[in-house]
Amino acid sequence: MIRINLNHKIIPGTLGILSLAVTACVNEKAEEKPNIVIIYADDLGYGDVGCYSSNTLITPNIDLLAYHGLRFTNAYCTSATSTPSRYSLLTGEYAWRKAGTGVARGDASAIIAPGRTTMASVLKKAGYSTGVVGKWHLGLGPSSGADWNGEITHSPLDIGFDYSFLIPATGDRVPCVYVENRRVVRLDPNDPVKVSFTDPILVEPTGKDHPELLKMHPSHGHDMTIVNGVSRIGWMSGGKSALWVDEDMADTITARAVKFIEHNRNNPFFLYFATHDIHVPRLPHKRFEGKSGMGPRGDAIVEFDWSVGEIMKTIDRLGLAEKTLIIVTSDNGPVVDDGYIDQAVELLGNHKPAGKLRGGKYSSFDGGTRVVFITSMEGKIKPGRSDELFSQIDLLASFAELTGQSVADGDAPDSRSNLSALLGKSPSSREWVVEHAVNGRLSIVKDQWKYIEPGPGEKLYKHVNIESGNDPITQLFNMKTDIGETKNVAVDNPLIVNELTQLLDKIKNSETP
Ligand code: NG6
Ligand code: CA
Repeated sequence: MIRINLNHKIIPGTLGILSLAVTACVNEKAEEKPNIVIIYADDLGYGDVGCYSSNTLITPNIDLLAYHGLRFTNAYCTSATSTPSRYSLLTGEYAWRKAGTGVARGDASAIIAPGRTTMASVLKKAGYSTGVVGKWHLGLGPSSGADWNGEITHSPLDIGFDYSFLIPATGDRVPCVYVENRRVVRLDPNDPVKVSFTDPILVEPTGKDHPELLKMHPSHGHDMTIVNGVSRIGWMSGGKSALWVDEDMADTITARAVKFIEHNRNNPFFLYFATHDIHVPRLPHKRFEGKSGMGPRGDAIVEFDWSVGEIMKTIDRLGLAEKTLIIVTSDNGPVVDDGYIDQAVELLGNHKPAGKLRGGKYSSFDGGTRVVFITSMEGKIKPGRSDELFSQIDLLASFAELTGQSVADGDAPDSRSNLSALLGKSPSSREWVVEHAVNGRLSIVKDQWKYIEPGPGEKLYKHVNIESGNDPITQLFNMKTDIGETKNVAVDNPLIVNELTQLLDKIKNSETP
């Protein structure tokens, strides 16, 4: 049985014909089993790529993908930071329903329990080879912690992925090693990895005590163990032969992603390619140095664009363009100074990382969660632009529909198929999206309205210079006439405020497994 979303926008009298048509179409699609590639950028802003009308940065590959595909203007990730967005993407459950899904430490244990239904397990059931390459940031290992020197259990391999090649947490958190399937890559057993986020391991110098050893200095935080001339969050020692080189990271993971595609060219595959770019520390490869004129942040965007190009080229070269759905999007919105002195602020010039949106990463304003979102499948997705409302939470159920899979009630509780909109075939079946800020505050977007829950908290996150969206009074914005959320119209529209408050309450209280 295919779960088809019947919650929204049913025109009376057409249901029978509509569902017949949808079923026929789904069966046909299920047979085709298109490959699926999600390229998930880190901290890429709505205004950071050329095709989202940035005239300040050149991103030819992403622009080409958008030219041949569908560029969404109204698509959202679920949260304004990484771990919760990724959790929601993979499980189809809003992270704010589950404790322990905030920005994860580098030694966090697995947040998604082994055996749980995920996007990967659904596609695996559909006969796909499933792989994840890049930033994980959803914890590894049992509650006692991952065994970095042995078999790493409670990993993507236990929730539906056949292959994984991971940056365990983030580029700025230890351990600074890659994990391939269940093992740290290139680890010398005589030099075991030790990791701590509570008690300093002072075998290696720290950024705090030895700033003279740094090639990039922290602006806030990030002053613990130094790896590759960059101090990180957390302490580590050992694993010398396994340590990554930041400048080679995009090359390393892109090569793994390409290899995964090549290896699976003859069977349906799902690749979740989560880049480190453009997260801090921004240390793109030398060949991208100076390419943007904006310092490492801009150069990291150029590097990200290169990675996207490599994936596109591989798919073309293997003749898979007509049967591969490619999605390019981001885990959350942009931040300029996120903790390292890398000239991002000084060299920004006229560039607007969030485009016309207010706020950015961490924020309740749309800059936090409205993201670049492009879908492409040659001959299957009509090129153009879509202003339809879309949420990453719906990708799981949409892929289930695309591949003829059912998702049991209670699994992926917040994911509803919005496949037709994803493929640009019909209007969105999603009437609202919920946004989740770093401090847990929720907002809701419906029709032209955006409502932000009132609550305490600073208005400006000073260390990152981002407006938080916090306000003790209710905020309501008309996104049609005021995309930059500049004029609070809550007082003039009490009925709308009332409707959206109630709707958000209902969503919050809806049953979960
Ligand atoms: C913050 C880090 C920031 C970044 C963020 C997570 C400090 C001072 N700041 O705590 O640099 O790592 O966490 O970013 O440590 S995310 O995109 O992975 O959510
Ligand atoms: Ca992020």
